[in-house]
Amino acid sequence: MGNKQTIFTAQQLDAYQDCTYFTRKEILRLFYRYRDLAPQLVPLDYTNHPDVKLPYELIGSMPELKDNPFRQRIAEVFSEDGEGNMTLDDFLDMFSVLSEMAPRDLKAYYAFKIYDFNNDDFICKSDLEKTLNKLTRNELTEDEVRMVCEKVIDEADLDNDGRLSLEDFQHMIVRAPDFLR
Ligand SMILES: [Ca+2]
Ligand SMILES: [Ca+2]
Repeated sequence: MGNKQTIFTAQQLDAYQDCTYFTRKEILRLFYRYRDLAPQLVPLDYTNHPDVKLPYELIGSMPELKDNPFRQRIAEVFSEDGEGNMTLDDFLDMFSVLSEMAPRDLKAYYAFKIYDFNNDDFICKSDLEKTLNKLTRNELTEDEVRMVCEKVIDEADLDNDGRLSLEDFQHMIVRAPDFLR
């Protein structure tokens, strides 16, 4: 096979493979994409676990994210600092969950976190209004948004507490898979 890479130890690569849906090759490819965002910040040797974080502005400008109205929330949810600045581990986690290989339940779990703007583990009416405005790129009027939110909560709120738990949400996306994209 030759061509031994020295960016990671074999153990590091094994761990990344275990924690993501990627092959070694894909992990290395993503490492280079991460590095290309800021070659001056990202060393070519990760065997000593360098303490490197790339600012959200660089992450959010990637082609996979730049047109996504949720890009900032996505980066916040996957970043350890909660502010969208990403370590390589955060970065690999994010692309793993966004990949086609990730199972629907895992995607649903992260979609829930992304739509839970105030991080209180529930999607309440205001979270849902923000979500809808972003999903529809502000094309709905306030009244339309309010109506759709009421309808969604009415149909998905299985325990009638007026907000969506993760469980409510998981039931809902079976019928409305658009919320996962
Ligand atoms: Ca919330
Ligand atoms: Ca509920």
